[in-house]
Amino acid sequence: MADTNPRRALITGISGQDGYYLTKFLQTRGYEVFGVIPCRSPGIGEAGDRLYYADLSDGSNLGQIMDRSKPHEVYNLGAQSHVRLSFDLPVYTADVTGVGTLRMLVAIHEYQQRSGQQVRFYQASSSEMFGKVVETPQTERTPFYPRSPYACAKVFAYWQTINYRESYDMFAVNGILFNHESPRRGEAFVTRKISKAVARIKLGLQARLSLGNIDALRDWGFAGDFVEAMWLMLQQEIPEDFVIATGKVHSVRDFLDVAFDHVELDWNDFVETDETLFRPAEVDVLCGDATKARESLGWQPKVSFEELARMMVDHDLELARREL
Ligand code: F7E
Repeated sequence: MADTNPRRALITGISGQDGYYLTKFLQTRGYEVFGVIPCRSPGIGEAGDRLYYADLSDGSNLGQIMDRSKPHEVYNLGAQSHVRLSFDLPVYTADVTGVGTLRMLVAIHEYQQRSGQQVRFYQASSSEMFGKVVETPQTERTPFYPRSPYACAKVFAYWQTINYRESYDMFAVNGILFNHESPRRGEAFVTRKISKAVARIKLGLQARLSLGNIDALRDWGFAGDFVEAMWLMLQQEIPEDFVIATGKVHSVRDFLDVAFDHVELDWNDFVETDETLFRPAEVDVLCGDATKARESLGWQPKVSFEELARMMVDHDLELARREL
């Protein structure tokens, strides 16, 4: 008999920014959401019924997690996702971000064979794969030129996903997401590092902000908008890959302008350059063309760059006030 409601989703990386927004999004649609958390997750003594400890660098219990959660959809958001850090931890990043995806694909494929159930797989691919871009804007057809161990690992994972789709007729897709931020963004990423510093500087809790390359240009969107696209990709009849982006480019300087303006300060008075924050190889500019997503998924971003920066600063002002 066909397995019907409720829909069940399994999310790796559920404790990260995208895991948070995707869980909320799926729950409002009636999904039962299961998650994979790394053993270093803070504050979780024993994982609950729907949370499982696992590490993408160790596939030994992924099959068991599939058997227990019996998901209709798997969202692979888990990764070592910090680009600068991937230069210091290249092999670890390749293992977790690259081979970890393959471990998930193997576990899903074996589960499908064991249970006879179909599983739809979403792979969190990244605009970093375009790296030293060969054309602008970047589309689903733009060749990759990865510029970091992280980006190389994501290219590996991208092709494994396509190979499982083509070899085993699996519904497996890549969402090639450009930078997406929110108040839940990790503090080591540049937007959140800035919004947190702006709030703390405004309240007298911090004096300076050290940054690397502030001329870098990115296509920044809101994570809450982007997770909807992940879900839409898994609701299509045919599995296909999509670029998800705003199509608008801003520099780190632009983010500094909007964030510091919001609290009526001039960033030039507070920002200093730290050479150690530069990357051995930089991705200078990324700009995505999400026409295919707009036309096929009916997806488009809602939150603007300026709204995003102000939302993040407002959130961090709230947090900083608690430090007073
Ligand atoms: O850097 C420059 C830095 O670390 C953005 C990840 O989610 O998006 C993210 O990767 C830019 C870079 O993000 C600092 O050099 C200057 O040019 O916020 P980020 P990212 O490297 O673009 C993609 C799509 C992913 O897939 C990744 O997982 O900002 N920058 N000064 C700085 N960056 C950081 N982190 N810290 C600085 O102090």
